[in-house]
Amino acid sequence: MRTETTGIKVDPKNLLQNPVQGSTLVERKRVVLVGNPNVGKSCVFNYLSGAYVDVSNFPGTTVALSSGNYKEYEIIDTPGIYGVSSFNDEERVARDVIIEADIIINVVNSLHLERDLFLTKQLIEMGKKVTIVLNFTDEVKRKKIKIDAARLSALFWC
Ligand SMILES: Nc1nc2c(ncn2[C@@H]2O[C@H](COP(=O)(O)OP(=O)(O)OP(=O)(O)O)[C@@H](O)[C@H]2O)c(=O)[nH]1
Ligand SMILES: [Mg+2]
Repeated sequence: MRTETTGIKVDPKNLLQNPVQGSTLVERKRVVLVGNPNVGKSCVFNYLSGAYVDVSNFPGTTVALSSGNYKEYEIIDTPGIYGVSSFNDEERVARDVIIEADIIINVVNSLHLERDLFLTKQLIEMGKKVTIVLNFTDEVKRKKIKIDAARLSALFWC
């Protein structure tokens, strides 16, 4: 896993350094990892949640969901999807989990931005707080591709 977010090289753990402060009783936030198949969601999930992980089928389906903890956050790993259009069980499950999420970490393969950002757009349109993790930056460097993360950020959030 090699990650980079909007312009700044980061460790995914740094994405979750500043919990949202509410009252003195800080609510447990649900962070959901979402992305296309094979983009490295489970690598990020394992890195954040470590050894103590629950795996269960989403009720009424054979779709497996993993959940774990990182600090005061609950982290959920979802199956790879290309969209949230309820095209199949994976998309339906992911959509249900996304709706209940406080924060979405959208992992994308930096070599396939055109494909992967279709889902990103859908996630933003769902009104969710989305952080994009640009993964596969080792491959990007190897191919001498330059990604303008600041421009990408501006295109999505301005
Ligand atoms: N080169 C490279 N390989 C990576 C990187 N991140 C993950 N991988 C590899 O990509 C493959 C898929 O990683 P996973 O974490 O299983 O991906 P996923 O998104 O959870 O896959 P699905 O759950 O099947 O959608 C594995 O072989 C990882 O080792 C990266 O940054 N660079
Ligand atoms: Mg996975």
